Amino acid sequence: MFGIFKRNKKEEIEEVVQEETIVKQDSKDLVEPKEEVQTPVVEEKKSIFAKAFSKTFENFKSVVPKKQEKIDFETIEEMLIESDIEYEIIEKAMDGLPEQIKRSELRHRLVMLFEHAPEVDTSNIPKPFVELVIGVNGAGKTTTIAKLATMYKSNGSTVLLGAGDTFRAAAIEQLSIWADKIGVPIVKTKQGHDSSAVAFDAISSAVAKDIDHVIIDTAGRLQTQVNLNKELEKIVKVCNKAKEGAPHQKLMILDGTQGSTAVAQAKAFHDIVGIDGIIVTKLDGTAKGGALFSISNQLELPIFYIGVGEKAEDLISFSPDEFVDGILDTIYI
Ligand SMILES: Nc1nc2c(ncn2[C@@H]2O[C@H](COP(=O)(O)OP(=O)(O)OP(=O)(O)O)[C@@H](O)[C@H]2O)c(=O)[nH]1
Ligand SMILES: [Mg+2]
Repeated sequence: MFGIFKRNKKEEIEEVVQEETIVKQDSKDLVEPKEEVQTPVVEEKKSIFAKAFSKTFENFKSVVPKKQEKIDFETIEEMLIESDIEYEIIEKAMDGLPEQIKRSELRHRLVMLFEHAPEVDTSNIPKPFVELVIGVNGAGKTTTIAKLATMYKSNGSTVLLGAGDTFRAAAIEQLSIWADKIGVPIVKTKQGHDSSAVAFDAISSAVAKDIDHVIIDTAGRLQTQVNLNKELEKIVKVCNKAKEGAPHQKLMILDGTQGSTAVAQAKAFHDIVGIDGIIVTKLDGTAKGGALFSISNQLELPIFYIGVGEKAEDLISFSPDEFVDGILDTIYI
């Protein structure tokens, strides 16, 4: 049935493996150590977070210019509306709050908006851990793959990339340049070839080489493009043939500047292939960070990371607590 992958594989699929030492590592090492919570690293992370959302937080400040102990209901409501949160979510969050709202009361309600997202089980990570990256054109898929690969590599894990966007030659080239820069192997093919075959070969190669992470790029597509979405379904099925359970995570990349359009797109993709988590990009340039509330609340999906720039290091873990505290620090004493 999958004879297609055996046919002329040598000719069609080119695998480029940069020389690197493969560091074997237990999956448990991928989980951030708990002790870190008390170390200065977190302090640093907090300020990165505040910096990443500086435009959004400035927006909040413009509504509440002077920090206060209690803030009246209408002011908070206006602040949330200004930051691009859907009105029905604001209504839900603020239902029953008093006329003068304390920090702790508002904090609880805002953090709650993220809480229905399913817990991610990090205790038993398969090897290779296969991630399929999905999204509309230009959302930041390929750049985010480079960021994830950089992060995994700096954690001591091995990574292999699959150039599954076979639609444009430039897309294959773009990912190859990143792979070269980061120093990770890439499995790629020629433009126009079957992207499922690339996914299959990338996973098979990672299994053979005992690699920790496989990240597969896909072509940008609209949720309305039936044929392209059939292709996506096929890639998902083929990943599972290469390694049972793969892809372990289907990651939806959303452009953070798109607001509610991004939510609608993600909903449609979720219906087609089932999304496991979201990465929101381009939050560095926007004051619309409040859209994260809508994204998480409406999709009932976790936001894993946020993209805050074009460089390989510009990816940070998303924490609802830190995000909400950042907001509250700007308006409460
Ligand atoms: N400022 C900023 N720019 C970003 C971020 N992520 C991606 N970009 C830029 O957005 C543009 C598109 O990024 P790509 O990674 O090529 O997007 P893509 O989804 O792979 O695009 P297609 O393959 O064409 O569908 C590039 O210019 C990136 O540098 C981000 O977090 N912040
Ligand atoms: Mg791309």
